[in-house]
Amino acid sequence: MNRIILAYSHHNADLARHIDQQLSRIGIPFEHTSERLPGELASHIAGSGEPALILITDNFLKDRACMTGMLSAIQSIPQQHPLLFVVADGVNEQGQKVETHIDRMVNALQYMNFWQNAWLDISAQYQQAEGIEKQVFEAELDAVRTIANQVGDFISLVRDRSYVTREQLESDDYVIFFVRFGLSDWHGQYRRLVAQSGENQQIVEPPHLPEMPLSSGLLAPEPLETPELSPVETLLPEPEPVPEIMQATKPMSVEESPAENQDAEVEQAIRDAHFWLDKGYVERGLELMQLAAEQYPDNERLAAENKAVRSHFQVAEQPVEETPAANHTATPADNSNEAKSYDLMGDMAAGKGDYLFAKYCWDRVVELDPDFSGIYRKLGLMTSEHLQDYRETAVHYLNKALETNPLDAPVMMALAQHSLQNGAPAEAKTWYDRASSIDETLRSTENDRLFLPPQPEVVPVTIQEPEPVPTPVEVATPEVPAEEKPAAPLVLITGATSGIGKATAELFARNGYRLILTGRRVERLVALKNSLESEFGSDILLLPFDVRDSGAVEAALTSLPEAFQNIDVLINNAGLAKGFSPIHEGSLSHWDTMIDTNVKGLVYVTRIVAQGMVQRRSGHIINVGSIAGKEIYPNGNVYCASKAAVDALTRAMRYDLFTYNIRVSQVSPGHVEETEFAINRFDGDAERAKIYNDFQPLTARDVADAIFYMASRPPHVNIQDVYMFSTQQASATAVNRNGR
Ligand code: NDP
Ligand code: 8X3
Repeated sequence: MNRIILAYSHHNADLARHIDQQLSRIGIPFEHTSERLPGELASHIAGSGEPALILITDNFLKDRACMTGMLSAIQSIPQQHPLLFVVADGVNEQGQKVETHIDRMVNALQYMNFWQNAWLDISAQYQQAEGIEKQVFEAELDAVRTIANQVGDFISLVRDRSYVTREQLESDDYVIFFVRFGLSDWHGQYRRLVAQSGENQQIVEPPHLPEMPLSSGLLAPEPLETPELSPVETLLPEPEPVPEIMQATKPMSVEESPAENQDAEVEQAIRDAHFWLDKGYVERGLELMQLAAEQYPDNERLAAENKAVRSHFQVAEQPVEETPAANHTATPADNSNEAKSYDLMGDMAAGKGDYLFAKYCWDRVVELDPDFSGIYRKLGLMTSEHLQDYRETAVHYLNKALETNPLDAPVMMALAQHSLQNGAPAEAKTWYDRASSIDETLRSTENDRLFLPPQPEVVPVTIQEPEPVPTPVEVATPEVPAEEKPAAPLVLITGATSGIGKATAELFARNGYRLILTGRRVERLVALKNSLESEFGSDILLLPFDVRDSGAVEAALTSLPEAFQNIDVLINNAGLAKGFSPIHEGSLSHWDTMIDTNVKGLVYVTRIVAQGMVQRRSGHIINVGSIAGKEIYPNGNVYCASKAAVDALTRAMRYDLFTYNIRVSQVSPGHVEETEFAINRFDGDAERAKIYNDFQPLTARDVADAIFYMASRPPHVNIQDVYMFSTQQASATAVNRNGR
């Protein structure tokens, strides 16, 4: 390694210098790049073949010079290439801090809006301009539209690749940095130097990086006072040759012909549109497709694709106009269309359980059109039911809804609930009386018990606690005085965004465990965290990563906050099947996905978590295997092999770990519903995925019960394997499909 590129927006030069000063103590040569010309930064990162640390800040995400070409640049860099995104606060023109967040969908939307607004501004200027100036604006419009379309994807990409916040980086003495760049051996040396020079030492001299020779490997640090420290050169690893795969990295397409450029842009636009369509954001996907069609009205591929998706979603085709700017100057009438889009996006988000994002979308509807029909009602009922942290806002929405329809009984019932929660039972009774006088079906014994105050002679008013939900297994918690109670056990579940993983998260949360929840779909993780926190008061850390990316796994698991470092139970659940073909017809990409996720992902995670367990001489690893790991079935080939590997690994890990007092178990279920397993296996083909209609399979909760059973046995008991089917299944191929 000759140097590490330190890339940032020029607004964040101070922060870049600070990082440099910290790390150049051991002679790491950084090459600062904050080019101001659009696209230079991106092509430098992609073209240099050097490792790169990229500072993602609010400034970066709003800077045209930084964002131009950045998505394709990062996409062109192989996964294995050492790349670290550090998310840090930005600064505004007054030098004040501007927080940067990228962990939720809403955050990406904020930047999409920023770039869309920039596009609208330029578009207004374009309309006023004439002659050569008009051409300049036209080029700008193009560039900004591309960024507006790509910024969401770029943020997703940063989330998918390994990223850390500045705080995480610093709180752990930059260990993630050293790990990510293959310099782990250097961390101890670095710490010693920091201790030597004093943590809080002000470094007055700015580093003089531009003069650093780039071919001599890492440089020696400033002369050290400590005689016992060896000179740095002798300790540094040999400079690593640039791997071939990196040398082969395609440079930016500066020499592509205009036709190739157009093709590339069209392909990108189609990919962008499908990204949103696949995620269920149909309006946005169609909008992107339409914009591209307007940009390239003669492109047949685009026209056909636009037509196909519109007919698929049964949306009428829109006329394509040649001038990109003409269609897109914001007018008050656009507000109502935009409000409709946000309303639809909110519906879809709520349908998927992403309530925070639904709230965000519907709040935008209110901003755009406060008279939008039914919007306050939707906001009020959804927020009341799903977002406990927004109770006051919910009451505001509900009251606004009553202004439009003063006889809305469900809204009154929601207000009755809020009154109860706010300790106002008399007010709750009034709302309940009013609601049930409008809709008498609301009057029930259950509601009477809840909302009607007890008789005068009965004991003082008590608000009925909800019935404790029976748990399948009782956890034996020793009686200890409250203040001495040890922290609840901590469970890490991979693949907690759906199916078995999600059901397992719910069961452990219900039983008071603390949780680290992982998976790639961040919005799902956030929604699950919110609901478990509000229902059970759970203590939850979200840790989104792709188990196939060993760098991301390592970065995530080695940067856990202190309170979440001692994992008691690891549940290796993330996994999937892809395809159902005989061996000679299988798809290489399906096979890679299964092996990378089910086998390699499992060992990447286990390796790191097991290290902590070994140190503490305690822990429990539970692998989610399958019937497919015990017996094969036609067309199951690679999935069966991957689960057979899980079965073998479970037994092998048991041998490796039992002397360290670590338990290793497995659950091996047959068919399980309430999961996305079948729909994923058949690549979204809902018809083929109907494999549970004619018999009763296990449910995700049944498997969660088994996992919980294993985890809650006394410490001297290790359940090796729970091999389980529904009653109507006797083996992989013997299923009684005579109806449920
Ligand atoms: P789901 O598809 O509902 O859940 C799979 C989970 O794995 C999701 O949370 C998904 O999260 C996560 N996941 C998939 N790929 C990755 C990845 N690359 N990185 C991180 N997380 C990933 O299916 P199930 O609940 O059925 O599957 C859970 C486990 O149960 C799997 O190991 C499966 O093989 C096994 N199993 C399933 C059976 C069934 O019939 N359903 C029967 C026997 C075993 P996200 O997409 O958000 O990343
Ligand atoms: C999932 C069960 O039978 O589809 O592991 O392989 S099966």
